[in-house]
This record gives sequence, C-alpha cells and structure tokens, in this order.
Amino acid sequence: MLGKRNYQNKNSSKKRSQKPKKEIFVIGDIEMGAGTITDDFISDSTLSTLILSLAKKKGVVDLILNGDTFDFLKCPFSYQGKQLHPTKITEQISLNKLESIYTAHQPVFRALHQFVQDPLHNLYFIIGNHDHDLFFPAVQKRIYQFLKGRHNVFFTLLYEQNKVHVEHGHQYDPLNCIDPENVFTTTPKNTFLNLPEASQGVLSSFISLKTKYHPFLERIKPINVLLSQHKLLNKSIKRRTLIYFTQRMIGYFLRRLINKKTAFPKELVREVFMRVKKQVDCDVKDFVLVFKHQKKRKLAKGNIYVFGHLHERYYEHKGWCIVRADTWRDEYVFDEATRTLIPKTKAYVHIVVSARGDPRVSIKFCPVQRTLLPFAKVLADEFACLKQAAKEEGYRLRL
Ligand SMILES: [Mn+2]
Repeated sequence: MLGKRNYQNKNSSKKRSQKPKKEIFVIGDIEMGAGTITDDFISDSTLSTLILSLAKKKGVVDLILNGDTFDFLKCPFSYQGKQLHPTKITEQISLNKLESIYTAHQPVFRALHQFVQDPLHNLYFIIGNHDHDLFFPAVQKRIYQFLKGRHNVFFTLLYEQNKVHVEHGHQYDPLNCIDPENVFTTTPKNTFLNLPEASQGVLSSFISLKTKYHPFLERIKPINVLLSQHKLLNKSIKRRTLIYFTQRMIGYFLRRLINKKTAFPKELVREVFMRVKKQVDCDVKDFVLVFKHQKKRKLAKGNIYVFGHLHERYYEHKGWCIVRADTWRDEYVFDEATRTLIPKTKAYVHIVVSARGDPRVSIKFCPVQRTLLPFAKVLADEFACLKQAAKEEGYRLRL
C-alpha cells in the first residue's frame, strides 16, 4: 500500500480543458445502523454535507455507495420493545431494521433524496456483505419511497461503465461471499436470506461480545495490534470461534443425516485451519490479491477498479488502477508507540470521465476535528468513549 501522498493517477496531471462527460463519486462502507450500541456510524453531518454538495452538481453524476452502506447485519430487529439479533432473516425483519436505520440517520436519507431529484443524477447501492437485505424487493421499494426517486436509483452487486469497475469486494472473500444465483432459501412458510458464513458466525456467536461487553473495541484497527494489547478479548474471540466452529460442524453432520446434499462448510474449515496455523487475525482478508489473480488477463490498461470491504486505504497504479478509500464508520488506528487511538479521516473516490481518453481517479478527504483517544481511557469506560466520539461528530446515540 502506498502512503498518503500521490493518490492521483498519471492522467490527472495533464490539464484537460474539455467538460467532463460524467463524474463518478464512490463512498464505501458507511455502515449505518439503528443509532444503538451496535451502530458505529456517527458521521451524518460530514456525509450529508458531502452528498448535498454532490446534489448541486450539474451534468451527469453517478453516486455509488459501495456496499455495506447499511449495517443490517448488526442492526437489531425491534420486537416488542426488545432488540433481537435473529439468525434467520426474512423480508419483514429486514424492513423492520430499515425503518430503524432511517429513523437514526435521517440527514443522510434527506441528502440522498436531494441528490436523486436531478434526473441527470444516478444513485447506485452496491450490495455488500452487511446489506444483502437489499436483495429483498420490499426493502428496495421502501428505499425508493424514502428517497422519492425510482428511475435513477439502482441496486446491484457490480457497477461497470466507462472503464470504471466498482464492487464491494466480499465476493473475493470466501467467508463473506454469497452465490448471486442463490440469494434466498424458500420454505413453504417463508423466504430467508442466505447469509455468508461469517455473517452466520457474527449473529450466532459474536454479537453479544459487542452488545454486552465491548461496544467500542471493534472500531480499533488493525485488529491484530488490538488483540496483542487486549489478551482477554483475544481469548474470548478464540473461545467463541471454537464454539461456533464446533456447533457448525455438528449442525452439518445432523443436517446431512436428513439431506445428503447438505454442503460441507469447506471454506470455514480451510479458513479456521489456516488462521490457527498462521496465527493470522480474524479480520477480513485482503482480497485484492485474489481479485488480481482471478482477473489477471482481464485487468485492462486505463481501467479503474474501486473496492471497499476491507477498511484500509489502498492505491495501486500499473496502467490500470485499483483504489480503496476506507470506511465511513467511526474507526481508529492503534498507535502502538503512544498507545493512542488516532481517528481515521473519511475519504471518497472521485472519477472524471471525459469524452476522450481514460477516466481519471483521485481520493478526496473530508477532514473532521477529532481528538486523539488514549487506549487507557477506552479500557476504563467504553461507553463514555462512544458518547465522546458521537458528540465530536455532532451525533446523538440512542444508548
Ligand atoms: Mn464488507
């Protein structure tokens, strides 16, 4: 990965006077939740200001929300005053979660509504592993209603136009990918979302770690540094992984007794063994290598490939360009030397498509005044730190 400087490809340095044919903006991994303890998105003010500035742009503008726009995965299902995290997701459950997300993040929805009022503007929701719920037709319909726009609002796994390729990236990550031809399981009584392996694990074994014990720690990156500094969390994650793995294997053998065609969770087994063997962390893996390996012959000169999913900025330019702008949820980089947490700066990808020549890409930043957070303070009171972060971003959590 390259440093912060030079996030522009070569073509951008050549002055071009012609008017752009189209501008493309990619914002990824916003992860809007219900404003509760599992919601790590607090930058409504910064994000809605950015979207409103795009709403004023003249000409063709494609705004691409590059997956995990909504954190349906960790968002609670409100039922009779309780906040639940069911593992079987129906359309009704996803709709219930969407209502909570809408209530908690109205400025963002209002800004998106403003953006789609211009018929030359297009809004793309790329589907990521935290928002597979967007496959449900009723969820898409409700979003059309919230935005009061339909003809220029799209839901897709992949955007490919003008030599620009945008996708979330989870399809190159074995524990988080899905079969796009097989999104739902339908029983005589209901239709359920087919969740990726990692999502099943989060809902069945890990969510209580966040809701009951450590609501803040998931915001700290890199996770292997955090785990080296927090032995108890490290132990707890390993124990939960082992329990989940055992349950999953027992479940597989029991289901196989009934249905011989039950698929063996080979990716889970492979991943667990690899992680135990190599002692690698339990975060998502860097899939860019997988992508490059799969598309080796297809990576075309002048093309731009934009990803999200892995919350780490990335820029690689070799005739073609691979870019990742990092997440919009509240995250920190653990500085080991000072044992301080440095709030990440929010960024997005800007691409200019002109009538002639290749598209030009750059990463743009949205700086926010935030204070550094001593790790000791987080250990002392995670709730106080959640509140302080939200206050600095002008957001009110519903804790
Ligand atoms: Mn993701």
